Amino acid sequence: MAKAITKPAFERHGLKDDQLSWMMRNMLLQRMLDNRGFQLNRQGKIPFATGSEGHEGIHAGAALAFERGRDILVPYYRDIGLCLGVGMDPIHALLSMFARGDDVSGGRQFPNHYSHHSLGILSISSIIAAHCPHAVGAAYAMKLRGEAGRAVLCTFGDGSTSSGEWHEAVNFAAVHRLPIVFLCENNEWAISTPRSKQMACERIIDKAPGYGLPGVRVDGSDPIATYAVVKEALDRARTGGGPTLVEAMCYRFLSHTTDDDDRTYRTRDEIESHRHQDPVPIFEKLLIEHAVMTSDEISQMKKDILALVNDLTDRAEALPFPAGSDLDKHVVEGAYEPWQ
Ligand SMILES: Cc1ncc(C[n+]2csc(CCOP(=O)(O)OP(=O)(O)O)c2C)c(N)n1
Ligand SMILES: [Mg+2]
Repeated sequence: MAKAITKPAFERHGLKDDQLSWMMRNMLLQRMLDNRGFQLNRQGKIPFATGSEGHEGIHAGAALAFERGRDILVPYYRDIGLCLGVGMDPIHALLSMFARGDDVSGGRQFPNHYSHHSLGILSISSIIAAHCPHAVGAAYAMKLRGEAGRAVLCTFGDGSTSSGEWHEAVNFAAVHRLPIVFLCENNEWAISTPRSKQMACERIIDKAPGYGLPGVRVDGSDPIATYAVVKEALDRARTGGGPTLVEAMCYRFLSHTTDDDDRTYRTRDEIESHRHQDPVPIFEKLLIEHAVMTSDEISQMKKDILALVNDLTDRAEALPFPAGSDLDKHVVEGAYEPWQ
């Protein structure tokens, strides 16, 4: 008779094995697509890509806390895993990178700037923190309409929290107790500016009490802990408890974007010294140790994802660029002629 597998206890915050495997897949897919963006850029096939290596734990955890069909996500350019996690088809990541006409924006948005109205993903603004007032506007609309049980999840980086629009957005949301969660992905850098040159306080959550809202810090390399903290904050927002500032700690392992050379401002040793907090191998090890997945299953998952990403890359690359006549698609409604 087959011996029952004993699963050592660990804090899973109510998540079942299939949800944990789902998180693993999301993190691996994110990393694979992320690296594909850098590869395609270096091959001269796409003009630009952002990297989110190191952010995978935050994205997988927050995505699982998001309620599809009800909540609204207002992401920033680092959020490929979060967008995939709330339901975006991975082909859209490649259509965006290749700027093909079939992209959701018609190939007109900045690469890695996803949006998907039917999934509740608002269009990304490249202007740092400019999306925070947009997110607050969506949360204000929910409140005005009396839509209980819904919330907005708004993400941004550590550097964004010293921008004026961030402060105005957080203040307004706190005053009106809006259903919104502000999720800061603190990767310790804002391009070449380290946290110490960005703000005089130690932690992003130190800014929360000044606005009268709770602040919670979480280890963003742990998707389960991130899930628990973001879910609690979203539940509070959905039930009239007002906004929360969540600070998820992580590290940006790649350059800011393919246009950035991080060798000019940080050492290779610094990056290596953070490898111990790389969320992907940590989570793989955890799932294997606790018999949620076997190492063979994870290896197979990686092979399947690589095959999928290769196939999607070829498919997206083969598609045409947008037509010149599409220039004002998604910009103005109807048959608008700018010269009329
Ligand atoms: C208003 C504005 N100023 C400057 C920039 C250029 N810029 C793009 S990303 C970035 C850094 C943002 O850092 P952070 O908020 O920590 O996010 P991260 O990229 O680290 O995830 C800056 C300064 C911009 N896009 N918008
Ligand atoms: Mg940052």
